[in-house]
Amino acid sequence: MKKAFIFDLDGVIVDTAKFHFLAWKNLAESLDISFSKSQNEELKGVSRVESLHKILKWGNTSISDEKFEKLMASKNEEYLAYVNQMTKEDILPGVEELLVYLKENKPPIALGSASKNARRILDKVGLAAYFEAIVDGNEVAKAKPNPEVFLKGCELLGVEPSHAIVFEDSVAGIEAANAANMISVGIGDKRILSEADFNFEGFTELKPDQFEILINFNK
Ligand code: B16
Ligand code: MG
Repeated sequence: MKKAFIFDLDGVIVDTAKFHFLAWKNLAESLDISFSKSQNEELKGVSRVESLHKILKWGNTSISDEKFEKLMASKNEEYLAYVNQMTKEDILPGVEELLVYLKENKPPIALGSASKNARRILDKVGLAAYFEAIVDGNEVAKAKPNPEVFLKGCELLGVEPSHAIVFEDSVAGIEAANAANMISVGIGDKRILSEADFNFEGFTELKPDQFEILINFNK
């Protein structure tokens, strides 16, 4: 029975949420909208377009389509300035060790991220070569909690969805994995990711014996 692993990017492999926060905060302030860290939490796993819609809604503000496009572009430009400074140091603890272990044990690995910048980020931190398939925000029409991003990953790897083990830090991502009958693993706060089949604070907690439990788990 062939199993596969699908990793989300932001919050699972790297912490880019802090860069999204800085760039969204600047954008919100330019529109006189306040933007807090807890609001930033609500944007985790949410696409760029949807994030801007949410911020405008929180600020009770409406803007022209043209301005919307301009703001999205300038937000991304600022975000990429942070991304361009990323190095291996930005990989979250335990991630590369797990990728090395998986490569040695041969289950295929895919990326399933809402980000349109996913490939660039993987290149910056030197992890791209671990992934047999990369599905990101450029390839999907429907955002998480729709499972499209993970289903495409399964298709590319040639595995049944119920044989895919998905690592996710967002509620929308866990919902997406569960909706497709995949094995969902929440990385982060267990109280927030309570719908996941398994929960870990981070990858340093995931020891080889738990890993075997994940591989042998059937939904
Ligand atoms: P971009 P993930 C998501 O990444 C982020 O969590 C979310 O905050 C961001 O808005 C989204 O990517 C789109 O990112 O602006 O780079 O296309 O968690 O799905 O890896
Ligand atoms: Mg994420």
